[in-house]
Amino acid sequence: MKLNVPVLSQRDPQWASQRLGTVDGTTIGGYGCIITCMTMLAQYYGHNLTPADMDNWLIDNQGYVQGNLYRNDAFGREFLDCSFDNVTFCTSVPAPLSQIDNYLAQGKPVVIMVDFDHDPNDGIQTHFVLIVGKDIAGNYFINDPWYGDQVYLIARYGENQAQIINQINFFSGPAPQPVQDPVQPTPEVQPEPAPPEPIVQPAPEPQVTPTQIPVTTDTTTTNIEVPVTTTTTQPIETTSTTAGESATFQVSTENPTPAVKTISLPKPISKPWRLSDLIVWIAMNIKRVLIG
Ligand SMILES: [Ca+2]
Repeated sequence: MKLNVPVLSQRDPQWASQRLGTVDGTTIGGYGCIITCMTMLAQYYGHNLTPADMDNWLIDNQGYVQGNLYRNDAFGREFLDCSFDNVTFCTSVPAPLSQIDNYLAQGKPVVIMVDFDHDPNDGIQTHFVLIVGKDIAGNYFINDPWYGDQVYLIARYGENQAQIINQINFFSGPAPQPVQDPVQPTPEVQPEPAPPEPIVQPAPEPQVTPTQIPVTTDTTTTNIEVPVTTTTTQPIETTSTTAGESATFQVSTENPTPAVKTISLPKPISKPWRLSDLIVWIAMNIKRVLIG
């Protein structure tokens, strides 16, 4: 999330050489970091002015203390739709980042003070920058009036944000809704192309083996229901329970009486017959003798 706050440089030649406040030897370019932050904030809230304009107004309206130190309450007096809310000093305690986040969520940039050389061993070289947003990892974006650019706070002033923020100045105004940074817009998420529809292979048709349907006509049949005038040789397989051999009976229906004209039996009979088989054999031979 990044608020759409204009970036200004205190060292812009349009105003850099203007004396800051009423103190000779100081200029906007050299010491005007906070009024440049306040000008960026005023522009964000819809007021059209430059740091030079703000400096002039502050001079004329008791906006400075000691000649060139910005009075926070001047902001609400200069811009009637804006206000100074409060200041938090956190040089020796962790900065309340949640308060900063709360303001950013309301679309309100926050002025902070850092150590310009971010070296704690030589004291604090007071420098003001404007927090204008925060990434999803919690890293703040700042507009830095000294460089006139927009960078990560930790990229320039140290790694621990709660530690490097020494003071927070909270202001309010008719905040626009938070918008994405137009310079580095979040890439639009291209919808993933829909995966191709799986090619559904049609289920193979089961191989239907055509049923071998016997052709049945009046003249061709496998049973004995045939016209009696047709001569049919119908092999009849019967199994000898003893020998496991078969006998083929040549049955002719040409002359149904007698039904059996010829009988051929397997020969030679190499295996002993059972009594029942012998009886059958004898009976059939007697029948053949009688008929034949
Ligand atoms: Ca320092």
